[in-house]
Amino acid sequence: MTENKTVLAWLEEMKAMCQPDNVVWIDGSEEQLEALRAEAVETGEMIKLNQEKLPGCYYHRTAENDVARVEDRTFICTPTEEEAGPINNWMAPDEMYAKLKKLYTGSMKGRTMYVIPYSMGPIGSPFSKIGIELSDSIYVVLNMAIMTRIGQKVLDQLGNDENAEFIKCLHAKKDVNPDDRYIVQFPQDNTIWSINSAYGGNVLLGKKCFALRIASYLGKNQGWMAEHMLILGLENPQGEVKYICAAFPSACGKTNLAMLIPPEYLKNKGYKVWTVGDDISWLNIGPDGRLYAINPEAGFFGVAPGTSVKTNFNALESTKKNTIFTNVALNNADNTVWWEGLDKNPPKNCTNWLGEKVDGTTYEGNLAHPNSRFTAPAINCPCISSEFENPQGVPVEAIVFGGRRAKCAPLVYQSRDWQHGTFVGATMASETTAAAAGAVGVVRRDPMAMKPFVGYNMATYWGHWLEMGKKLGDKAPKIFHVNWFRKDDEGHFMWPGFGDNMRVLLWILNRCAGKVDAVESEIGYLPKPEDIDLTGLEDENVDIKGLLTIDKQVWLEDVANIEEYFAQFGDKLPKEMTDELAKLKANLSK
Ligand code: OXD
Ligand code: MN
Repeated sequence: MTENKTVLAWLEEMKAMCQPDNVVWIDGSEEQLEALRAEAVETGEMIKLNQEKLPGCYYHRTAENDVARVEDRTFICTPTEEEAGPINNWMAPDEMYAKLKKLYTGSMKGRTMYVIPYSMGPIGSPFSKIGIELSDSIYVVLNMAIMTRIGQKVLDQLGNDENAEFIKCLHAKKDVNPDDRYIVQFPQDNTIWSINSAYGGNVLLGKKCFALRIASYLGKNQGWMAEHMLILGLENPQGEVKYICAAFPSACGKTNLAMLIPPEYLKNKGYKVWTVGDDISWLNIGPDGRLYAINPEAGFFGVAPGTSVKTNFNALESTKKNTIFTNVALNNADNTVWWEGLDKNPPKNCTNWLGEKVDGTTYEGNLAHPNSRFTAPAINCPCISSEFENPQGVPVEAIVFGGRRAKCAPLVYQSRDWQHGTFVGATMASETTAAAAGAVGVVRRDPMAMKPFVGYNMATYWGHWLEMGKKLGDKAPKIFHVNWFRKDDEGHFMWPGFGDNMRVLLWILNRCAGKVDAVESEIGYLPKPEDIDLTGLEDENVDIKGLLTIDKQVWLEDVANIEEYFAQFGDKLPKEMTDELAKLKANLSK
């Protein structure tokens, strides 16, 4: 399918190491994919779901020990440890290659190696990048076919230039042994090696491994940014659409925000939200000097539990056809799927995510794994943006950072400028919830929501943000911070969240357009309470003033925590970050 000598030489080398019985090139044709689906059903790797209710949908279960990304087994193998930085796992590249080569040797004996050429971003976009994943899993092929653009057209785009850039990705399921599971990025070699897992984030190498870890490294060297951000377009009653990128740590409602449904009052006025992306943004400076975002992905790899008609109608609709479900529960009565939070009717005749037949109405444990997923084509989404395939991307008006903070952050504030905004992103944090393992309410710092995804030293990455700000100058998007999770003294959430978050987005866009004033505070610009439109809110008693207050004592405690956090980066920490921290501390101590 290609005569590119670099591709072919690499393939030969990987074949010689993994020793598959067969090699199959994925051409991207529906015919070939359909044959693979049939094969996966025949071997039991996938189950075909009710084709009347869920046309084109399949079900897959992973091993019990292989249900999530494994951050402790994820490595950034830059030539020096300092380049990977203090919050990434690191091993010298030679040492890691040697260790992994032993594991890969003969790992595909008796199996087929699939060669999956894929593009992150629309094929032919100046901002897109190409990868080739070698994998011994049909599940990976079929998921990659949803999550990325695959096949012959990608190889045609790559062409025969031996120096053309592509990311070399190798995945072997091997025996799914967690003790020998490795997810390894070699940024200087454009290489990703993943072994002993068959779970999404560890094996769909275009996603976190390439589109964030490797891409963030490429972005630093090439003058662009790869960010863990959704992209949404907000259309006003005049039909103008403005775009916002937003980064949140997990369990903060990112997918819900990306597919937000405006509250009735705003819907009736003519406001709409369009989804460009739900997870990753690639940001480049366009010909007019503004920042443009593309979504490098073609599908959603969303968490199923908690997704319902009420919480995220658009995500649910996206899963109604051509979707692969992983580790949810099966309703054996009609061969459909179920998960906690879908509705209040767990199936009586149920197979849980472990493959056990149970009575779902009385079963005590989780029927679906809490991290069970749907892999759905983005084009299924009822609110997918008309710009989704735009090779130039969409111009970004605002960047929004967010976290789950019970007491610290106000509902929304604006940074003073790009440098301060970079600091706001760098000091992002979230408090752990009862849903996650470990203590509840512990502050976890997750800069730009990139903690598990930055492909080099986090402090150098902040330096790259500052550089980008200098290049963008006064064309830079404005940077904001939101907190949907503020609690009152009784521990109740103070803000309704979900669709009503649109009210905050409107204030953000009004600020970008210079339509509203703000109040200068110790931490940045706060809205005047009357500038957040609360008309038609179900709860008329929302304490908007309370949501916008700053408790200096709580903030000073956070400053102490940030000082400690920053200390680990030593002299790699950009001086601008230290200056911003000092300014914040001084403002709060006045
Ligand atoms: C994801 C994540 O799966 O951020 O998107 O963990
Ligand atoms: Mn994510």
